[in-house]
Amino acid sequence: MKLLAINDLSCVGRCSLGVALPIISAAGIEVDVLPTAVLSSQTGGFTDYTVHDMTSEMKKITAHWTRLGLKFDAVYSGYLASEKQVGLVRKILTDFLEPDGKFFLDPVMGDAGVLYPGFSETYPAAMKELALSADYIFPNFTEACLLTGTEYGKIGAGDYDGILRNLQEICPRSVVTGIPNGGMVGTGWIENGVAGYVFSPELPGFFHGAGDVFSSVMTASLLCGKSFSESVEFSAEFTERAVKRTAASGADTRFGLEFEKDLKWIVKSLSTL
Ligand code: PXL
Repeated sequence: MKLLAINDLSCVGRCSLGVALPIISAAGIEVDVLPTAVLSSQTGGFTDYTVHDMTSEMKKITAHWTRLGLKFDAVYSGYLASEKQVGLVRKILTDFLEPDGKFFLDPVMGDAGVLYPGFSETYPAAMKELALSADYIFPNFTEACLLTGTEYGKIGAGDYDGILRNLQEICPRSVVTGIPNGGMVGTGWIENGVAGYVFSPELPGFFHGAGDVFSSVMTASLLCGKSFSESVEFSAEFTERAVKRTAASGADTRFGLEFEKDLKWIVKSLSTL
């Protein structure tokens, strides 16, 4: 099983490729990478980080892969540096994904009701177009609102099913993380019109990279043959455990989740080795 992870390389602040590589590899899956940008750190909570857009290099890298005749069983895409790269991912799916291969999309765009720095107002529409070709999408609550045209902050506890149903119009299997619900935080999923949720107590603070950990575990779990709902439950539990450990350690949460000690749990639960 060979997966292509298209995501940025944030040199510090465990997220993106820095999270996808160890987690998906621990499940026994070969992970090849296409970096969309190289940053000195992830962007949340930092101000003077550096960003190197990899668009022109991505074109050269994929041209080499064409000469090599490479194909992938799965593509998992996350943080893209620009709308232009959305078009590049589309072309990569056409050129490199096996006909029965799966496309997992984390439509990384924003959090806490706002777009991440550097993304224009037209970016969500481009991401929605890409989501239409995905087999699975893993937006956080902000991204789910952006994809469905829902006003963030105006949505109440009883309306979450509505968002999931609207997401299902875009992608048949959708999971929404970080659903706020009065002191609890939830993960909701929908498949074949059936919605489900898991909730856990919300911990104070903002846990950067938690969505990337969740999406990486989801991708690994689904590729290892676990069902959709089993995968959501496992990924939510894995992420919650890492969030709790990070909170308990008192670490600066801009540097991401302490997930490393749980990798053996992935090996035990998912790897077929
Ligand atoms: O965790 C999502 C993410 C990925 N990549 C970069 C980010 C963020 C969130 O802030 O800044 C570069």
